[in-house]
Amino acid sequence: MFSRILVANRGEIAVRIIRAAHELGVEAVAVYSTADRDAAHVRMADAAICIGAPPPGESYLNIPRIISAAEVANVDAIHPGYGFLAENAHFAEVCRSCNIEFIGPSAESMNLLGDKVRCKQLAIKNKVPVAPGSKGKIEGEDEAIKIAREIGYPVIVKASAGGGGRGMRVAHNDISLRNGMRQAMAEAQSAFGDGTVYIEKFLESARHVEVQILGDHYGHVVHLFERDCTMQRRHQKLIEEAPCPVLDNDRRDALCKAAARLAKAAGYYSAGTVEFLMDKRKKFYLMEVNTRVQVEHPVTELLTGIDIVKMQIRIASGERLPFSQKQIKANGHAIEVRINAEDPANKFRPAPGRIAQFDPPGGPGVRIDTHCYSGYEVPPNYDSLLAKLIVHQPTREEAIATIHRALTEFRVSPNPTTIPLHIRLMLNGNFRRSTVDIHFVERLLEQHTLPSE
Ligand code: MV4
Repeated sequence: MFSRILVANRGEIAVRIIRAAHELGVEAVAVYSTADRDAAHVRMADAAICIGAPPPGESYLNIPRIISAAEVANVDAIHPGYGFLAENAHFAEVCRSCNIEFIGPSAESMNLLGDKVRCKQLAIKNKVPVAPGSKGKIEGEDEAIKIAREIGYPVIVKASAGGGGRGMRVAHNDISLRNGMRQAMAEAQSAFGDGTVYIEKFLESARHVEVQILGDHYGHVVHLFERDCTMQRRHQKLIEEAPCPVLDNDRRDALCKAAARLAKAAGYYSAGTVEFLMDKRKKFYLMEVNTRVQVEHPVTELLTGIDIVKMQIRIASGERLPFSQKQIKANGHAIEVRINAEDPANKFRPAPGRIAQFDPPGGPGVRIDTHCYSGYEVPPNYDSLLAKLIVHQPTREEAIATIHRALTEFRVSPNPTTIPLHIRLMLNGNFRRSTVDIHFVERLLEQHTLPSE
């Protein structure tokens, strides 16, 4: 096992990683920007190094400064968390060249899976279902139109280097497809330095279901079942739960096995997530692979009893997976809600500033992952996630009752947060019956009268 690791992140995930390290008897070194001097991850770490000014490019995204901190602190490994450098294959390569273990997959798997065209081709080769569409890269507008007429409108143009909803265009006819192609290619070129796009059939009403994967350095890959992340707004997940409430065991098994097959074919190790869309007929289609630990990983930790962050560290240090697929069991139902410092009454505008009172809930079945405390000043420079409230109960109905109870206990003031929205969603009939799709929250928030509630 490592003696010391560097945590190249901030906020709740930095706290989560420090806790995992400490449980493994590993020292954790924090890095921080000047905006995070008083942050919880700085106080909890065994040592902390200031790496620069608040803008991410001068601190948490700055590879030379993070590597310098790692050298000064003499760490064995770096955990990137999520966001920032977590899916940067170049950073993983720099770590390797400095003899610092990157706690994540290889740079090669990150490059392969991060390229959506190559990822989709690997999926097809391994019988992982994908949406009908172009075989690979689309060369121009005329080729796009030929394929769109074959598969039928609507279609979606996606940037090969995109992901998480960036660089996509939906087209319902030849004219909007020509425009969408031009826009998507230009946007992909300027945002990612790679203008490659592909097209596929646009699925109009779908759920977002993703499979948690773990792999070790010896070619063993397991899945930790799925999470349902259908409740989202503008590609920001709001609620995540496991198991997916609308899957039967046969479909679940097929989905999870397909995800594990893809990860194995990519030579994947560490934690990863294979994301799918599931249509009304419960057929699933690969969307993309996230080569990092995700915000919503605690849902799966409660479902399976497996500590995913400790597993990432153990795997990176060369340990084998300590369980086989058939030893992994799903128990009960877990739900997570993201508490953001945002104002739902004001288009979810970020609402940074000092939190005078921060009193999280507790009691049976409740977990809180947070870096916040009473008196903490939320800086304006980073994402607005304050806390994750995660519950675990024997059934979905009990989990909803517990998370609703916990949300009513949660006191954050004076900052506006997503707590009132979550209370409303937990009482919503469509959420309770799982009759929702990925556009449900946006449709609900547009409405002024709420017949379904
Ligand atoms: C799609 C789709 C419909 N059809 N692909 C959004 C994020 C990126 N991972 C891919 N995304 C989508 N791909 C096909 N063929 C709809 C979306 C999509 C979406 C997916 C999951 C959760 C929320 C979403 C919101 C809008 C669009």
